[in-house]
Amino acid sequence: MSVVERIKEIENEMAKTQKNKATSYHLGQLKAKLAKLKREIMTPSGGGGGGGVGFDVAKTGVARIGFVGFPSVGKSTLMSKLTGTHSEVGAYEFTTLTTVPGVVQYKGAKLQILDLPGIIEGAKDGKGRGRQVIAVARTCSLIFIVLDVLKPMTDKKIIEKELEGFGIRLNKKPPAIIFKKKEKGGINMTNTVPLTQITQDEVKAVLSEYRIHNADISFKEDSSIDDLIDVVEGNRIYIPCIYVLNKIDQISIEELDLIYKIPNAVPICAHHEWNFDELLETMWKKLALVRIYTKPKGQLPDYDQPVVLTSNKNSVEDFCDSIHKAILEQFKCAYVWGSSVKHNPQKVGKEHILQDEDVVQIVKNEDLEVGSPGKDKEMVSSRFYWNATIAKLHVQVEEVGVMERLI
Ligand SMILES: Nc1nc2c(ncn2[C@@H]2O[C@H](COP(=O)(O)OP(=O)(O)OP(=O)(O)O)[C@@H](O)[C@H]2O)c(=O)[nH]1
Ligand SMILES: [Mg+2]
Repeated sequence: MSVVERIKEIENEMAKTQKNKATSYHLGQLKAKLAKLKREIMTPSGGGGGGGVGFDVAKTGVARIGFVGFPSVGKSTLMSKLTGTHSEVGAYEFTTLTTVPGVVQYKGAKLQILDLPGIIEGAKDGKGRGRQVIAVARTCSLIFIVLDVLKPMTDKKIIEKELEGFGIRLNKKPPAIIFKKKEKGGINMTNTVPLTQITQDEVKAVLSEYRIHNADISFKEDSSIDDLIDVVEGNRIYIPCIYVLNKIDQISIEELDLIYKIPNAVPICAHHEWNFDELLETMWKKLALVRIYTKPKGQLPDYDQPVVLTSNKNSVEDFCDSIHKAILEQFKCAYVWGSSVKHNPQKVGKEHILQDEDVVQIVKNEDLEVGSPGKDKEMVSSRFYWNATIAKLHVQVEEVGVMERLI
């Protein structure tokens, strides 16, 4: 029996088994068996065409966004309009046959966009080029699931299932479960909140299926058995996702109102570039990037070319590293202006965590550090001063009603 058939068999058995106290051990075992079989599919031993070989392209930019969807939903049209990079568009299915990379520049950050071939149901099990496509999706910082609003919305579920079957968790945080294998001492289970979805029996069943007999497990939230399996399997990837609902030029306002209710969704029309502003803004929020403006000593901060960091690598050390490796060797301290500090400027060490739009001035070992950078302080504040002045002028202009004449 093939792995796919065995998976089907277990899924059928689970569907037939009612969840209650007497069956919870058995269900736990089945879930763990299922997860193990799915892992076999994800990492085929030899051949199998997995692993994204020949599909992946070199990483560029600070983040990578991959377009996943069924054929002909408009992925390549969106790619071409967003980035200006040509990717073949066709009225027939499977126009795109390999990864096409492009770049979009937004708020000073260079973002890599990957147009991927269309996938079909069963992709994760090796149908079509799906497995390679999903393997590339695993390397992305953000996934756009592109859907055609004229097609049934059940397509959304099918694609989610394909990605989940490949260990990708969408718009989800890693489970708050601390799991440590031990040499001896049996299974030690503790929880800081009441567990309403999981019983001790199920936990034991899952662990025994993995042949784990000694471990400390601490639940910090009301976890499910699937969360526990994700932690034990350990190869899950947590990626934010936006559902891009394309071709809204083909539907009515009433239908548009309805699809607007879908969480994490942005309706667009790639063809006419409708609602790209909202798409880009939502993309930016999901990426949670951190822009840092550098301020050389005695000069104005460079507001045009921020150093862009990701929100899990945003210390002063990461900032230095991303400019040049040698900076850290001479690093003495840094002055920071912005929301990550209490005083402006504040002297910080390299472990300080920066926030979006902070201004940073590095003090090197050989620099003479005399008091706080008084002149520099004025320079940074001058930006706030000019911003306020410009805002005031705008108000005045608007008041006399000449705004329209001016623009
Ligand atoms: N009405 C309408 N048609 C669109 C829109 N965007 C794309 N299309 C059309 O949809 C068809 C498929 O577009 P593609 O961009 O090639 O779709 P794809 O998702 O890249 O397809 P594959 O590469 O085959 O996976 C083309 O005929 C496009 O002209 C849109 O916003 N509205
Ligand atoms: Mg395409």
